[in-house]
Amino acid sequence: MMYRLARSAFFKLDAEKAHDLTIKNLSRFTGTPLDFLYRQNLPPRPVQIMGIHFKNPIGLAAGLDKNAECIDAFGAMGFGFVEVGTVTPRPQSGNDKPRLFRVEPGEGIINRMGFNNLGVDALVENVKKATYEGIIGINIGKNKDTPLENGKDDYLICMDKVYEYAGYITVNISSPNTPGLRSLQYGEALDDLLSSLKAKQKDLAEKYGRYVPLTLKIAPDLDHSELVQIADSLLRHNIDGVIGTNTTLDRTLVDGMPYAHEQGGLSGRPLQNRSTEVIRLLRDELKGEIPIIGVGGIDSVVAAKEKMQSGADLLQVYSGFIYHGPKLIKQLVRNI
Ligand code: FMN
Repeated sequence: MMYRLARSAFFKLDAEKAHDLTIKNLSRFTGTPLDFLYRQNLPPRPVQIMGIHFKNPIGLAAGLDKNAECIDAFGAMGFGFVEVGTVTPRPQSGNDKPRLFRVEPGEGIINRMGFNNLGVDALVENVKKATYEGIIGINIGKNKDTPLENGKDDYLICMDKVYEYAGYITVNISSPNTPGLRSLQYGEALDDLLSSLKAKQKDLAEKYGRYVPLTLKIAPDLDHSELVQIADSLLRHNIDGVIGTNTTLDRTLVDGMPYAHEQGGLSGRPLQNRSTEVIRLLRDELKGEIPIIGVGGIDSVVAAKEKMQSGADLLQVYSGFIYHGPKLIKQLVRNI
């Protein structure tokens, strides 16, 4: 009820203004008596994945808390894990505004934010301040002005800086909003990136005496043979987990709806079936050897169960949370 009221006010605002206002208020309210507005005590649903203990399998997907400003607030809502970022080595402002659109009739979102963030050093300072006792995933990417052929260096710089503070690290090569980024999902470019990251992970594990798992986040816009190749690379390089999926470029399911023509990645309900299909294909190829984090259009217990039955070990939510609020997290944790 409370979220419905807040939502009807927020949805009258420009989508990015509403987002910024929410992040600002959440970071102000946390730790004050006002956090009763969203605090939820949920039953434990422990899962052990990638050698990590999660208090429940429902996580916040990357991109909502890009600078790790509200980890404690999302923790208070009951998320079992919170993925912050995508963060890049240097701060960058992202694409020109407007760049975030609600496709309300389909409960979708189109964004072309372009990794707007305050840079990895600022993110690390915020993560250090968090008191959340759940798992913090840190999602890393490359700066737009780093040439693609040097993209690997950006991931290694970020990994070096976040390793000590991360529960797991996500390598994001699937945003459609950084030119050329998705080309890192293929062939030699992927193998080269993964082998460098694994070597770095080994060095850092020795340095800090702690193994931090690495996950790869992939796009939904890959055909069967491309997914088979990615699965093969994940297995060959012993990657600890895979996140499927990021947003889609496909507009078929929102044809004729408001903002459907806007460039960027589409998320939310229109993405639901495609991301589940990707999870199913990954499960068939990975045969349980690598955990799958399922994300894309989860807006109900039914949708969440479908992803788990298709092979997901953990789930993440972004757009469904925007449309349904903290109540969705409560329903998911209680019923899956
Ligand atoms: N995914 C990332 O890996 N990094 C990002 O920075 C990121 N930014 C996003 C910004 C917006 C506004 C949205 C809607 C999504 C973003 N995503 C990002 C993708 C989400 O993490 C998620 O993979 C995708 O939205 C599908 O889940 P959903 O249907 O529950 O939203």
